[in-house]
Amino acid sequence: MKIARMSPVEMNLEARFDAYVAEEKKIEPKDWMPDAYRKTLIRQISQHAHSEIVGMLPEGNWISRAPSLKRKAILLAKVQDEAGHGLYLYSAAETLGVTRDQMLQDLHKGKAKYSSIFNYPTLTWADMGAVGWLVDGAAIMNQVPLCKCSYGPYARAMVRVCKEESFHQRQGFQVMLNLAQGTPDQKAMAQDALNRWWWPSLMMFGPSDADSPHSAQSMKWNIKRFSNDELRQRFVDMTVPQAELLGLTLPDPDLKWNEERGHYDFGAIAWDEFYNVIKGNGPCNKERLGARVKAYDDGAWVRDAANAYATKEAARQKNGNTSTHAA
Ligand code: BYC
Repeated sequence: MKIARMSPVEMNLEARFDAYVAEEKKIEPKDWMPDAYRKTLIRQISQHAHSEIVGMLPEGNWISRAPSLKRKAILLAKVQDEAGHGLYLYSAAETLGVTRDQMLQDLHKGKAKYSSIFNYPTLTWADMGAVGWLVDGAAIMNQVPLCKCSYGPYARAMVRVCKEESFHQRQGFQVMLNLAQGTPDQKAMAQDALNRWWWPSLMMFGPSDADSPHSAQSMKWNIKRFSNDELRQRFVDMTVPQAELLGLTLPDPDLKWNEERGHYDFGAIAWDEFYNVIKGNGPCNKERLGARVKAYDDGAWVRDAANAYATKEAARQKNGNTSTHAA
């Protein structure tokens, strides 16, 4: 048992930590924290960062094929925002004592996960609408509560991320609305994208509560503020009227309003598919990871040049020469 291995001083620190967190106070990088809290945050924040960076790939695929200059500019800005989110999150994780290189190695070796959703292909332009509307919509539902997470740097990063995700979600909805109000072929394209992205979007919230090994402890530590199932239900309740407004049909024959619960009931999620995807066997896992590893390898000369410059600068500073120009 963990308690048996802790010294009285550590037990006292842990009790004080728990009480501090229970009062909704923020933990900052230099504060004492239990090892398991640090480890959980490194796992979650780094996987979140990886999701943002890998998440650039399915949409990046459509930048050159967007149907107008305006749509191209919007998509470019959105994909750039995701890169920014990844950078804030890697920085937040670094405050916990892990290096960016370690995190990237874990991703490249398949040791660290990234969101299941990004292992599905984006087949048509309507997928840009469905991804923005549903994937960013699910991301907001999951991430707004993280603005109140107990770890200060993560909570603060989430505030800006959520503002940007909310713009992303609206642009996706607008793409869907234009297609749904367009020609019969365009409407069919929007419906096809919705059919393919609906279930994977519900899986983004993670396994059901009974099968979620980390939830109970993460909620006790105020890292997660709502359970996976609670957030998934909120997402369904929010999205059903939006689909009605679009005039599209959610691909679930069991979806219906439950007066007693005050929520929509929905059909069974294909958990086999979810676990298969997070084990690395989804439709695009190999392609996504391959693209990230290649980008890292191709960028080696940039890192080498930056490191060589930093070493030279440090030597110059040491020798009292503050000029930044090459000798
Ligand atoms: N995909 O005990 P659980 C975005 C893993 S949005 C892959 O419930 P936890 C974006 C989980 O990691 C997407 N793996 O875990 C949006 C754990 O495995 P490990 C990213 C998943 O951590 C638009 C195991 O299953 N968002 O980036 O308490 C455009 C057991 O699960 C998934 C975040 O990362 C999944 N869907 O809860 C661009 C939000 N679900 O680690 C980008 C922050 C579960 O033991 N993260 N697993 O090997 C969270 O809120 C939580 O980590 C989760 C999972 C709700 C995702």
